[in-house]
Formats: sequence, structure tokens, C-alpha cells
Amino acid sequence: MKTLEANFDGLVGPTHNYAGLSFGNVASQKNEHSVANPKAAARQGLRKMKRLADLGFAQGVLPPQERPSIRLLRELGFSGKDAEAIAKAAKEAPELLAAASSASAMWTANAATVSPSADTPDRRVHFTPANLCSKLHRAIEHEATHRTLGAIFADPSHFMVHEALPGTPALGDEGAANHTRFCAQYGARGVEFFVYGRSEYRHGPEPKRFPARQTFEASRAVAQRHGLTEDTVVFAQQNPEVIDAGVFHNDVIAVGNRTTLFCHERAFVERKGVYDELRAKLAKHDAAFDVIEVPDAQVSVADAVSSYLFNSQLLSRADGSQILVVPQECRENPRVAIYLDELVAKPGPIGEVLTFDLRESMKNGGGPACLRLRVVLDDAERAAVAPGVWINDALFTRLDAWIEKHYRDRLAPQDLTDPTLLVESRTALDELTQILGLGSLYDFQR
Ligand code: SUG
Repeated sequence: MKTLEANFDGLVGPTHNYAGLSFGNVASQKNEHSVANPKAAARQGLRKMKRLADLGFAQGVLPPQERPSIRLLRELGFSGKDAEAIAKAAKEAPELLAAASSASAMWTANAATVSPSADTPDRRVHFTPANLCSKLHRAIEHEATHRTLGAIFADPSHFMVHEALPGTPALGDEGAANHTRFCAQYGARGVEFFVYGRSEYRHGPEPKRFPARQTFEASRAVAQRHGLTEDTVVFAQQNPEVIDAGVFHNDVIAVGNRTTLFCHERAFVERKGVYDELRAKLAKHDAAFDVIEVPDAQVSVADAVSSYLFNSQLLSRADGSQILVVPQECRENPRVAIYLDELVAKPGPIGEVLTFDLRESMKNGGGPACLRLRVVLDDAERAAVAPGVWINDALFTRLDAWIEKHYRDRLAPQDLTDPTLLVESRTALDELTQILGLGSLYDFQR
């Protein structure tokens, strides 16, 4: 039996735009009102998927959500026909129309937290969709995410898709962006590492400028639901100072895979204690643990935030060596570029760096790691996944043609007021569910 890590990337939706919706996410705020290119965004993401599939990694795709969300507009009191609701929102509250139109479900690291069957008591893969309750445009994702995951991971003998946690500040949950699993082999029992930004009830340090989106209470609840035992979990607090510097998710400052944690030295509160606990718990499962800690003197937190060095994917090749998948911005920052050259030159677990142009997503604060949800699967589980979502040559070609046919190459903030965008988006998504073989997934199809 071969157990491996599959990556499910979000396909960028037709309404990809820059609306400055994410306070605390430096890129999102900096690029507010700039003109987006949804076609290029979707292509960039699809090319990453194709390249990784070509290299032999198990690569799946998760479909975009329906946007603009007419459901949200109606909940907010904009009534009438679809076009009327859009027109009213455009006039009275353009910021709410922007929230209803965001393509943010592309960042599937925030779709859910996933625990592999090797860690869970019922030997099923557990998913908890993230409530994303700290931002309105993201808080509307989890219901559709639940439906999508339910359609792809449908077999109840292998998969358990929970409901999201209640969407309230005490239980703010941002999914896998704040969760990492360490293990000797993917199929062996591992240690799941939950990183939170603040605690609602236990007094502790908190950021002063930007919000901490993930709470300890949410992380603990997810671990509890998935049935993870004490020796399988480690909770750690993110350094509030780095949240205030723009690290709105832990995956902007740390990434882990198998027995390696690659992180900035300022990532965590009481870092030594965190590393020691991870090492001790992994040792109980006969697994080693290595930390590659990047010193502030070499790469500052500001450099990490602008280059997204740590929003990289750390992937294990069949021979056990690891490759680091980084955005092009890492090559454009001289200090980060030098660091990466030195990293691969010296002996250690990371032997190669692969660079991708993901500029459209990056301008909203979404790098390679944001775009993917990791799901560890054994042979039987892999066989139980809806077959149409795996990226191969044929699916790549179909999706590429689908993007070409349906996507605009320019979307400015004012374009969100155009009611034909809804019609275009629905037409595209209707065709997509046929391509992916997922049945009627969207509200408008039901
Ligand atoms: O939640 N950006 C997303 C980026 C998510 C990145 N994900 C991870 N780090 N895993 C966010 O802040 C910006 C949308 C806008 O401003 O139009 C946005 O939602």
C-alpha cells in the first residue's frame, strides 16, 4: 500500500479581482483598486498544477465558488431580480458587492483542516471546513466548501466531512493555513501541529495592529472533532509581532513536511519549547525532526512577507529528497534569492527549488501554499476520490480551453457592477461541473 500526499489546488474563479478586502494582509491592501486579469490568474494556477502533476505528484483541483454570491446580497437586503440586487448593492454598498464577488475560495489552504486516516481513531480522513469568520468575503465560503468536499470525498467508509465550527470570534478558524502534519512516512501515525494567533479565554499575548484570525479554541476543537489524541497534537502560538507585520496566517512564515519544519526564527512564541515538544512527540512515533530556521539577520520578516518565501510547498520526491516550490517574488528579492541558493547548495533535506509565476494570486496575498489543500491518501482512499478532479494531460487541456473560452482578461473594480459577469460566471461553472464530473454543485443548478 502506498500512502502519499495529494495536493488539491483551487481553480481561480472568473471574478478574480483586487478589492482590498483583507485588513492585515499587506498585499491585498496594497493592490486595492488595481486591475486584475482573471484569465492570467487561472492560467498561472493551472500551470502550477500541471507542472507538479508532470513531476509525478498527485494533483487534484477544487472548483471555484459561485460569485457574485446572490445569496449573500439577498441576505443583506438587496432584493429584486439578480441584476437588480447587483445594481442596488453597487449603488448603496459597493464594498458589500465586492465581498459578494471575491474569488477568494481559490486559496484552498483555507478551505479546511484535514487529518489523515493514520492519525484518526476511526481510520477515516477527517475534514473540517474552515468558518473563515474573520472576513465577510471569506465567511461565505464554508457551506459551498462543505458541499464540494462532500462531492469529491463522498465515500463515508473513507471520509468524514464535518460542518464548519460556529462562526464567532472565539472560534475563528482558517483551516490548513495554520496546520501542518509531521510524520516519518505519510502512512505512519504523525503529529499534527496547530498554530493559533490568539486565545479567547486564556490570557496571552495578542497582536495590536492587525487581527489574529485563528484562535486556540478553534484549533483545539478541530483536533477534538478529528479524534486526535494528546500524543498526536502540538498547539503553538504565533508570534503576535509577526501578525502585526503582515503574517496573517502561519503559512506566511512556516511550512513543514514529513520530518522537516522550515520557518523564520520569529515565527512562534517560545520557539524552543515548540520545537522540543514536536521533537519529543515525533520521537514517540519513531520519527525524526529537523528545523531549518531562517535568521532574521539574513531574511527579515518584511522580506518574508513581501517574497512569500515560507508560503512555499515542501514536497517529497519518490527518492525522499524534498523540493521547495516558491513564487517568482522570491527570486526578485536579492536577500531571499541568496538564501535559497545557499540552502540548496548545502547538504540538507531540501535539494531543489522550483519557481512559479503566480503574480495574480500573489497580489492578493496568495502564494503557492495558499493555493493548495494537502490531503494524505492511501491507495484505497485515492481510489475513492471523485475521479474527474485529478490533473492529467487531458484534464489540463480541457481546463485550459475552458479558461480561454469563459474568462475575461481584465477586471477592474467597477466591472463588478456589471450583471453580465454573473451570467458569464454561471455559464462557465455549469460547464465546469460537467468537465469535472461533479454533478449539480451550485445553488443556481439546483
Ligand atoms: O484571506 N486574500 C486572502 C489570501 C489568503 C491566503 N491564504 C493563505 N495564506 N493560506 C485572505 O486574506 C484578498 C481579497 C481581496 O482583497 O480582494 C484575500 O481575501
